[in-house]
Amino acid sequence: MPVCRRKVTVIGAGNVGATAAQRIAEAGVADVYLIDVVDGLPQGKALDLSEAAPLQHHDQMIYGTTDYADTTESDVIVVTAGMTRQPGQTRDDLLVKNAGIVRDVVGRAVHYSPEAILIIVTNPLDAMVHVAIEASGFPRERVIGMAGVLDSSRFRAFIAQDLGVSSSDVSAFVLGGHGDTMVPVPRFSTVAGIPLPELMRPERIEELVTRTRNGGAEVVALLKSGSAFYAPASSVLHMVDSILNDRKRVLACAVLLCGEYKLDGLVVGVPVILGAAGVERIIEVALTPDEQRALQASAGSVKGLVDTLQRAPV
Ligand code: TXD
Repeated sequence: MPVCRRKVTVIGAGNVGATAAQRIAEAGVADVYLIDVVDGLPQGKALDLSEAAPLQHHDQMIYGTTDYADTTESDVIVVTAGMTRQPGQTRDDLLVKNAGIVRDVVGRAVHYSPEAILIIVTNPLDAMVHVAIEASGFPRERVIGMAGVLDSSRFRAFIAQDLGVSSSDVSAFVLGGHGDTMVPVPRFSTVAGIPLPELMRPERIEELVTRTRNGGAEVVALLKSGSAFYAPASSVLHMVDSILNDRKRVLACAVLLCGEYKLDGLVVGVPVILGAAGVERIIEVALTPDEQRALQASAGSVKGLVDTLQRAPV
């Protein structure tokens, strides 16, 4: 039987991109093409990663390139390309700058891989998914933002550490935009099936929710320069693996909502079934009025960014 090697392109060979490439190859999920605007960077990192393959016991190929033609017929394209905020730059400056980068790289990549599934990582995440949908012309099922998997993993890690239990037994349910406005739903978060409120005081849950919301900033404050990349790269691997192996995992992902959760035309994090076709179903659950309000507020902040982009010169 002919063997068909799966191909993942990772755009942006920085911290998240290179670590995601490493995770994907070492998990034996796919061959990886690492691409960046800086010549030598993707080639050097790919070479270094390939030289580790014999020791890591995998036979995936890892290539580095600056030429999109090399990425032809990728199954999945992960977009991590972007800038981090520079001194004197506002969030809106960064928004417009990264929107330009995401529009450009997505346009180039989908030209060579019109059937691919896009996973967007670049911040501000939810707004960048809007940009990628527009730039690719892909249906919403094939343009998916990575944020909820990371936010849920952070929440799970904090719950597990606090209770002294294995993080494998903890599952967490997180909705909404990435960062400050995310909406963790503790009543749907469980430890081996036991709802979290049965095991933890409400005040303690609230403290862990706040820590999760500030999870990215906590890492940035410690690192001084740069932001988190190990957990973000693992989150990318989980999404890629669920898609390429058609695992149909239920993961929190940023997707364009068309009426679900009473939201229309906005990208927001919700639980979805992720399989070979991308987002195969959005799982909708009934929210309490408070939860719905928090989700609405989160969606409102995404709308603010999208409106800013529409006003910005292209
Ligand atoms: O949960 C999440 N979604 C996030 C998002 C978690 C962690 C990081 N998050 C965001 O991902 C972060 O705010 C950034 O917007 C991206 C990438 O973060 P990373 O830490 O990997 O940034 P780096 O190390 O600066 O890498 C960015 C790379 C760098 O090598 C640039 O040369 C490259 O992007 N870059 C480009 N590559 C290709 N094409 C273009 N135009 C380009 N511009 C920059």
